[in-house]
Amino acid sequence: MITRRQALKQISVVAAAAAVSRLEGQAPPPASAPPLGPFKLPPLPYATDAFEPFIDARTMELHHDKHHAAYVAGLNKAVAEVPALGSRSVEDLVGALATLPEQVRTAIRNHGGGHANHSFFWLLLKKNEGGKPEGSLAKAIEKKFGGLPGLQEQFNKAATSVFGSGWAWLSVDGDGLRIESTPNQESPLTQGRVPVLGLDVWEHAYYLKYQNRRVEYIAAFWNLINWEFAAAQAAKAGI
Ligand code: MN3
Repeated sequence: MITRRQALKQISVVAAAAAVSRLEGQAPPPASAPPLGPFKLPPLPYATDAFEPFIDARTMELHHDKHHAAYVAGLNKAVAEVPALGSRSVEDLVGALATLPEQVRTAIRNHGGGHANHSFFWLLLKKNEGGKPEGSLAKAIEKKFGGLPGLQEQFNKAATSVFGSGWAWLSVDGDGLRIESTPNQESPLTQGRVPVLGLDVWEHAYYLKYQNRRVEYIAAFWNLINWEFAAAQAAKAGI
């Protein structure tokens, strides 16, 4: 129960804050504004049309501004229930899912995974003009898959085989490189693996341009891999 006196005090605090906002020339935030949280949508590090014709500008715009933004909002909503989690990185949270309070675990798997996966994906993409992996990542690919075509064949198969929404990955752990797929927004980080390549095969990632032709979208992906970024990821896991 709040007393009338407390209520009046609360009202006067709100009124004073609104008055300050007016004095500073800013509108007070609308009551319906979503709560701001510790996690932010990172800006795309390139223009939305940077990957035409492989990924169209409208898809990039919606994918980042709407879909990724929704995962960030969902993650902030979840950590509002357990504020101590807000000081940790999203990768840390997704990597430690099993240790998180059960009340937020599913939300962090979905929304934290969505935020981590998309943040990774934007950094992975770059028009590579036919570029190929180099250095120790190239050697590891050679050893495990017999070369880039072998990697592509297995990765494409994994990406094509995702039933419904999910991701295909090249990831690395103590046993070296592996191809895997995850459903929904699950991340290799949850299994203790470091993502090196990741492809979003949710329909929202390709449907405007490719409709049901996921195979064409997967083929286009190989033109958009920033191999330096991938190599830096692999190096984190000792490759
Ligand atoms: Mn997506």
